[in-house]
Amino acid sequence: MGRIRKVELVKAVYRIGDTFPEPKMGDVAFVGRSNVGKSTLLNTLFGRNLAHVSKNPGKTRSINFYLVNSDFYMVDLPGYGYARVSKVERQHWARLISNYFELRWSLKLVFVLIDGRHGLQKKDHELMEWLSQFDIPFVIILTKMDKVKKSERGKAIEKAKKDLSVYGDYTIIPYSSVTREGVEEILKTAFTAVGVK
Ligand SMILES: Nc1nc2c(ncn2[C@@H]2O[C@H](COP(=O)(O)OP(=O)(O)O)[C@@H](O)[C@H]2O)c(=O)[nH]1
Ligand SMILES: [Mg+2]
Repeated sequence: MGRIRKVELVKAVYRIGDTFPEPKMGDVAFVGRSNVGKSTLLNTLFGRNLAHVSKNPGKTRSINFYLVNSDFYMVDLPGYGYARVSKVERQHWARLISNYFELRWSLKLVFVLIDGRHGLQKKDHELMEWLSQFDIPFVIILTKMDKVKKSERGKAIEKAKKDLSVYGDYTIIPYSSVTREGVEEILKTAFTAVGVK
């Protein structure tokens, strides 16, 4: 099983035209609404506090490339759909990410994070509708599952699957940074996607 032994932030891309780092074995990227728990997830996977966990969401405006074991990148895409963001900023977000999706041929897989407590919200539907246009494999991570009652778990997962079915048939990984459920499966999925044992 893949293990993260070493990780470093090698590049932050703020604008179209900035160069991406050399491809290595590939990228797996992470995207989701701000506050969904993306930074916490990355820090959990890394076993280090490298990704910024912010009190005021929407602070990460760059595409951050974390080089894992000198082999491949885990890529933190800027948070989507935070409040108090202008139309211009939203357009910048969409252009920056589509530019990355279209040009980064070494991108193997995108993890889409959805809050397991709330299921797919309007913003997640917008995101999925937009993402599903790109010819990229997606895996869904349902975050904060520690906040979902045991008795509601099955229903929450089924509901997400049903809501997602209009976009595609995706693998869903229930996850919690508190209980660490899902960590192994996410790592395995990531390492497999880039072809690292
Ligand atoms: N209960 C619980 N809270 C979480 C979990 N993951 C993140 N959080 C909390 O959710 C908030 C947003 O997390 P953050 O990682 O900054 O979200 P981001 O905006 O998507 O990067 C923080 O207060 C975290 O402590 C989780 O698995 N369970
Ligand atoms: Mg964050």
